[in-house]
Amino acid sequence: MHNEHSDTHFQSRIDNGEHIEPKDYMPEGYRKHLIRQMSQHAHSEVIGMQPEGNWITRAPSLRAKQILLAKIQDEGGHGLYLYSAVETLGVSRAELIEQLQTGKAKYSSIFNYPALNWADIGAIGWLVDGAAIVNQVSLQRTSYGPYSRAMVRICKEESFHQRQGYEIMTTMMRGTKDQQAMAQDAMNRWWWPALMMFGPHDSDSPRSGDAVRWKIKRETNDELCQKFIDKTIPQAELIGLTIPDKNFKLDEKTGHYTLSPINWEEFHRVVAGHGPCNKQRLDHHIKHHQEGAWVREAAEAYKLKTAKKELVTA
Ligand code: BYC
Repeated sequence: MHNEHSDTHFQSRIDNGEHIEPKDYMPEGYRKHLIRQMSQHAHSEVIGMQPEGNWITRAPSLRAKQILLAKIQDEGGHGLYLYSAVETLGVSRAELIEQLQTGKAKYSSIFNYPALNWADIGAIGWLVDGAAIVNQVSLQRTSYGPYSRAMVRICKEESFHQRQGYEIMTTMMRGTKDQQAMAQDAMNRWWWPALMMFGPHDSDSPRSGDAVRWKIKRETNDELCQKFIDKTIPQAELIGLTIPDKNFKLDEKTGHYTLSPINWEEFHRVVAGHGPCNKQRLDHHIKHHQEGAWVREAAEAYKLKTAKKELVTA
């Protein structure tokens, strides 16, 4: 129910930097905004397991395989924390999954690109997890309590993921000419899509107004993207990788790097479902979700059985 007095009180709580908890009053718009963003975040974690999962069986050493397995498992875990956090807003996991599978809910554009070789696993960890962590560090201070707390834990794991990727890239750049060329090729293919993870420019971001007012977003898309660029270019240069942009330069006055414009036409095409792997990602999710139906049924049957036993023994 819309209540002007409660809305004013809610906004003053936000302005005071308080966390909003599941049973607190919140405007319907705030709840819906969170369900949309948090569920898309959860879907991204789970769909994001696919491009990497493809390389578990082909990891170049036992050590690399163990690390990759642990990383992908963490991502499944992040999806689960996030789905649980969204459920505190009164929506079921089954509904969220249905929204994903019917295309009503998005997931990050980045996971619609293919991981073609081992260097891509390095580039994903370094650039994709690197971009994710810049966004998620900021989200640790988001106004909704369960989301903020989930982010604290996720960020700890994510920083290990970023280092896993950078280590792969560093190792390849110390290797043969062919390995260096593979690392550079992966950088060329992942650099621009990684920048698109931050979403459209602030001037073109319809959700940012509410998100900033409600302190769901603590920094804007452009601010976070710039942070990522400034942090990542020196890392690339340190290991001898070239930024795939002839126009990039450091602005001595501001201390920030400037780049050529991002190809937003590509971004909108991928988000609209026409990226290289959109269909493959959703088909895979649907297939495995259907094959796992028996697990959900067994868990439900066990829950009923134990609930009945408790009734008998109570
Ligand atoms: N891809 O008004 P805007 C990971 C949509 S996974 C697709 O700026 P907002 C990992 C946006 O949803 C980490 N869609 O929106 C896992 C909106 O459409 P709707 C993923 C995008 O929400 C495995 C429209 O464009 N992280 O780390 O204020 C392996 C207009 O945008 C994208 C998160 O999900 C995109 N890139 O800002 C490795 C972070 N960008 O919903 C790594 C949480 C924009 O109105 N999310 N759109 O139909 C956020 O922080 C914000 O939602 C965004 C977008 C910054 C992404």
